[in-house]
Amino acid sequence: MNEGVKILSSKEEILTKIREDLFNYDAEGIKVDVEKALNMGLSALEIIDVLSDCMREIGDKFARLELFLTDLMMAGDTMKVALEILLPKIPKEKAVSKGKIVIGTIKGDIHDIGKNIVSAMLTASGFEVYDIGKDAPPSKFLEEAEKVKADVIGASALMTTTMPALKDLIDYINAKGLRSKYKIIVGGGPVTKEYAEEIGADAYAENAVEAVKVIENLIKK
Ligand code: B12
Repeated sequence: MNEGVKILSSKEEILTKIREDLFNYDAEGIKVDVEKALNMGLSALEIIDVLSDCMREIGDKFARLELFLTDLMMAGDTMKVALEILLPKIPKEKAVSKGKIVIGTIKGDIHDIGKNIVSAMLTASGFEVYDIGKDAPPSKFLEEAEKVKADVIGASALMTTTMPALKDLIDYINAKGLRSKYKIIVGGGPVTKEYAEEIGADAYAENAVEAVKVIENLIKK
């Protein structure tokens, strides 16, 4: 086997191993294998991509009743262990602050893995990020935005049942007469560009990499 093919296959092997670790909820194994993959030259972002696909697969299995809630919990915990290693490894841009963004997961929703990836990508790209956590009511988004003089508010919803809370957030900011002060971007699994437009958000992004680009453009406007 020539050297190039060998490297490629060992990279594929380690990614396969990492997928297996996540599917087996093997937190110790994933720690070791993620470190190994980074040492082999794989980028944090490509590993995060693979893990994110696995999480979606796990969610689909849960929807088909092939997995239980405890599986989601263990998968989430294993993913978080991997992200603890990976998120600080996202290459950082040396830039003066590109802008301030307040981000959180919307009220009623405790899914925060995707939102945390978006936060980390924005931070690495030179934004000042104020993460208000999960299950955050509209008042918390606005209070933080007013406090830090934010440019952008970002809200995440992972369930069809919590998507309407994104509209509640926009309605709340509107009702306070402060809508024109902030650009609002929404995202998360079930959210679409069309839904974002329908509820009066300024922008939508499908993933963390896209979120950085979209927010950069949003701030320039
Ligand atoms: C892990 C998980 C959990 C974990 C969450 C752990 C945690 N700390 O986050 C736990 C076990 C707690 C959990 C609980 C529940 N879950 Co759950 N969960 C998942 C699962 C499998 C993975 C989510 C995830 O981490 N994905 C990986 C990340 C990387 O992807 P992401 O979140 O989509 O984020 C990316 C983009 O969406 C985007 N993005 C995300 N946020 C934002 C924000 C902005 C501003 C922007 C621009 C972009 C952006 O960028 C991110 C990075 O690229 C999903 C399956 C799925 N398809 O999403 C189900 C899923 C979301 N859960 C579901 C359900 C039903 C539940 C429960 C109700 C189960 C129950 N019976 O109790 C509870 C809800 C609790 C609550 N009130 O919130 C359903 C929701 C169905 C629906 N109605 O829409 C799903 C879709 C599973 C399914 N197919 O049935 N869950």
